[in-house]
Amino acid sequence: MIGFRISGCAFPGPGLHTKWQGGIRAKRGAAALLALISAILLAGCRHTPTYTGPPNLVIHMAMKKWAIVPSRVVVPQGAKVELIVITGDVEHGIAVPGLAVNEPVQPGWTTVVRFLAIKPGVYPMHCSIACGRGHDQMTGEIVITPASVPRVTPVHK
Ligand SMILES: [Cu+2]
Repeated sequence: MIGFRISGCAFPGPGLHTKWQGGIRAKRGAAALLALISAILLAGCRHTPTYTGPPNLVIHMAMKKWAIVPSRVVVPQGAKVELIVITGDVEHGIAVPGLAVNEPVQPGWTTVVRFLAIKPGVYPMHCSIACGRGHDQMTGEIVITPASVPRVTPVHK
């Protein structure tokens, strides 16, 4: 089976919530409690800086025992980046804490991570799902390079 997953917050957005129906009070109480807990969790949730429309930089990545390939991804500031991540063996997780990215990468599924490259810097990435003895070696980095500053030619009169 081939799947497709778009990254986002670890907690489901409004579109993914199951609607509670029926009239018994216990269910309403449970729904209210669930809504309250969700609101608290969402309030503390860091969102990946994302964008609308198509990406202008698509990067294919593979996770496998015990590497992330490529381990270094360089993108220019301002790029609308889409990482298309697959696994070559078992389940892994692609995590870039500095960009609030943490998504599972499951066999047979394609994980799509979208982020807007806002702030230049080096953002370490790692596997976030314990996958075996070499798990700790599964590291890398995403580098956002500063946008070039347009040169202004002085006008002499
Ligand atoms: Cu791992």
